[in-house]
Amino acid sequence: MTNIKSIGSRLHFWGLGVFFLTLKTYILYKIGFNIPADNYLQEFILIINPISSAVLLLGLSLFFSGKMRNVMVIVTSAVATIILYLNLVYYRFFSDFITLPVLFQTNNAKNLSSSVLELMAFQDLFLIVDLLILTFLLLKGKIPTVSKKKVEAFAIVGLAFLLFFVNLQIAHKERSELLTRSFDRELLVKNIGMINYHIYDAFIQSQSKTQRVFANGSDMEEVIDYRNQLYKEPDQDLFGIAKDKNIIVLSLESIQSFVINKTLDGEEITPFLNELIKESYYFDNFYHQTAQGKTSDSEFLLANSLFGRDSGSVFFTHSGNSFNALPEILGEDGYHTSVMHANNKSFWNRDVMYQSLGYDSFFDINSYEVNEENSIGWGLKDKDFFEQSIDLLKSQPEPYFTKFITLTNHFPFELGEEDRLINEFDSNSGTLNRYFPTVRYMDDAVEHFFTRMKEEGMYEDSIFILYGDHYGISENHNKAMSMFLNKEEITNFDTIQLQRVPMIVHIPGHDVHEIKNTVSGQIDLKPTVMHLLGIESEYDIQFGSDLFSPERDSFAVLRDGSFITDDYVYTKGVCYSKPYGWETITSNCEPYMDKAQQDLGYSDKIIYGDLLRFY
Ligand code: GP9
Ligand code: MN
Repeated sequence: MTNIKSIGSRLHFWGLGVFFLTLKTYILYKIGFNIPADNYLQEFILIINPISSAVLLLGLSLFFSGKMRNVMVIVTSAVATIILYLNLVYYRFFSDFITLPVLFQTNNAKNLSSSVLELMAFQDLFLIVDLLILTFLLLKGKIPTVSKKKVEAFAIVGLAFLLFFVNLQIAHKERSELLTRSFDRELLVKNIGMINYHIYDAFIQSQSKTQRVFANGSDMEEVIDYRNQLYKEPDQDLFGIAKDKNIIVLSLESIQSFVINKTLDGEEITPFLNELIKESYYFDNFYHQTAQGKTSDSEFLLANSLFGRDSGSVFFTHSGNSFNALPEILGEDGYHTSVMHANNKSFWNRDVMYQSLGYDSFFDINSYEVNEENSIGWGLKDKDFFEQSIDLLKSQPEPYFTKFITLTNHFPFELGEEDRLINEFDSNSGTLNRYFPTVRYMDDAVEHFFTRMKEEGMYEDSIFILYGDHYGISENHNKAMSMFLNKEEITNFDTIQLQRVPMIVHIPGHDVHEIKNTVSGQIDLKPTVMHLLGIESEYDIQFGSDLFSPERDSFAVLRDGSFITDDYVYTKGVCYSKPYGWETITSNCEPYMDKAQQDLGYSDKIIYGDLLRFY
């Protein structure tokens, strides 16, 4: 009895720390991350899932003795709090949880600073209340200092594992094969807890590194077989139409198709793009296929016709791979290839990755005159960016392939009064409200670019490819979005349809203009560009197909495994029929499920195994 009593008093302070951390995590799940619980079991799992990691983390402090032991309770608790908080800030932007590769992108941190302030809130201070209480108790000297008992420390660590095991068993009742099947991060956090999720993530990341070591040339044969089935013949009229012309690619930041041909308070949101579409090929069922790597993922898709990673950014984790990328192929065809983007060259690891992809030059922030007057939000304003880029374009040997990456229409969508051409929207989401004027501004900047190209006599010799890099408005703003779209609610079906981004191919002097409805995505850009230039792509390893090919399958798979066909949308395990988004029997979607999984699976296999080094 006395023994139990003495253990009790020895673990008194420690237990309080565990209690606080568990409670805090649960409150954060509910308020900060809005993790829903559909039934009592799920709610119960949410309450208990922080316990095992709290016991484990704070248990480490029991390996210390004397005063240090109590100090370490506070220190480990603070570390856990920092992890929670980083996730919270990240979640407010991406509606997602951090994965390890993203954490190591420290270079990005300083660039993100303008967004970060926007994402922090005064009430976040609640997160340190328990740390203050613990510190106060410790300083008041009421907490006994205890000597180290190794057995006790090990027992507690053992207890942590036991608790985790129990947690996992209960979670499996709710969701079987949680750790073995493909999953989404919210499900993981919901079932095994935030800290345990990070431990699991670390394990997965290290696994992907080992995959390269064990990959060999024969893995490639299977991939080639699959890829051969995918190849589609180009359209004979358009094959080679852009031969020897300059190729201008505009990566338009955060623009989604729902703004095209729409008005706000009677004003067009994208008047220039709306006009341009009438003189171009416009793809109105074109999807972004990016995940956490955002812009960089879209760049990867364009260059390789391979998918980025489902978590983290392939630009960071696999920049050392061998590729057979578009810039390199065009380089061999006599093109000078470049990127213009007024940001630090190391952001998203671009400087390193661009070399692997075979770009000849990268005009980064150092090529531009950037000052307070011509900057907003993330940096140089788009109009100034385009204006200053004209001379840079001219400095290049022809023919060139140049990609511009715009910046102004980036979260948090800041804009100076002088650049506001339309009103903000009026809803409960400041983000969505501000989005429209910045989209309008970007549209204006693109118009300015076209005008200048014409003035400089550079327009006629070029072809233009414009596409949205990824969504700008996350599901966090569904309520406001439903107001804008005049819908009762945004369903999972709507969410997928909102992943459409504009895609325009503008060929000066070409008099066929069409709206193309083929379901497609960024994965299709590379073969399309190659065929327009008259370069065969039959033997390239790629998972997209020429947008103009008469043979192409109307199909797009998103990075999370959702897919879209002419008639159906499949997402989160449910098959919907188009265009109204009615739930329909799964067997309607079944014929495409294998293709969706295989496209993603083989693409991942190539990247994780670095298989192109064998090709
Ligand atoms: C930054 C720009 C934006 O250089 O590409 O990146 P994003 O946050 O959209 O991925
Ligand atoms: Mn972007």
